[in-house]
Amino acid sequence: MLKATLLQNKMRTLFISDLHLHESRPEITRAFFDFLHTQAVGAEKLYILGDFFDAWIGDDDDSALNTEVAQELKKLSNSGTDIFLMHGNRDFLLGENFAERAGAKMVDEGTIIDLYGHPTLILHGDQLCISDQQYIAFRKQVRSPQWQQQILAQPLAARRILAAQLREKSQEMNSLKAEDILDVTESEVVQVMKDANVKRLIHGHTHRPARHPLQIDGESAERIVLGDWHDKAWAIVADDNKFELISWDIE
Ligand SMILES: [Mn+2]
Repeated sequence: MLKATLLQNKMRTLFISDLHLHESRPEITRAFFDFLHTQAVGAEKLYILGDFFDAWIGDDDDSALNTEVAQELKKLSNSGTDIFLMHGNRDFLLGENFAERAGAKMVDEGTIIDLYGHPTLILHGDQLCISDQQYIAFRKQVRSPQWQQQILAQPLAARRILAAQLREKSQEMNSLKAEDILDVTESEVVQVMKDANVKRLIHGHTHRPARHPLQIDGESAERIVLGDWHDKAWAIVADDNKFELISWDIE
């Protein structure tokens, strides 16, 4: 059960990622709604850093899950929390239409936010895993507007079949286990942080939640990795004097 820790301060920002919401895992959806109702309500901002949905075949997919998730986010948005959605490698087809229904804004990968005075780079994280050239090529293809338009032009039923085929094609790509997901390439992390001129990076994707202190040009920096939601849920809670990576059990 979720502990009501440190969460009474209104000026706080939350980060989550890799919920992999799917009809087959209703307990995760319940845990997410519980999180919205207890932790997120009253927060200044909520960032969802990708792979929020396990799959996304277009904003016109009006499944019960998608509709309910949009409604719950919209309630939070209406209560005064700004919600930001970032693409992951599963839900890269999430679009403005869904965001609008959810009362959320899409936020680009690689955005630098001012987190209570700390410039913070936010990413999904797959772009840091550069040792798999095949994946990098796949990513380039599926992120191209032309490819996406071609896919979205197909009828919903055809896209459902395509999604199922994509999942079958690679068992590994379908796995949520950390050992089946590549970890980041450290040199790429340093390069990306240098390019952005930040000392703090938050990402998900690897399903390896941790805080990694590092040195960049002789200065202390930190990479914080959000966890995926399965037995446990993970979030970052930040305010003007705290920054914590927290987790709790999903029942
Ligand atoms: Mn991912």
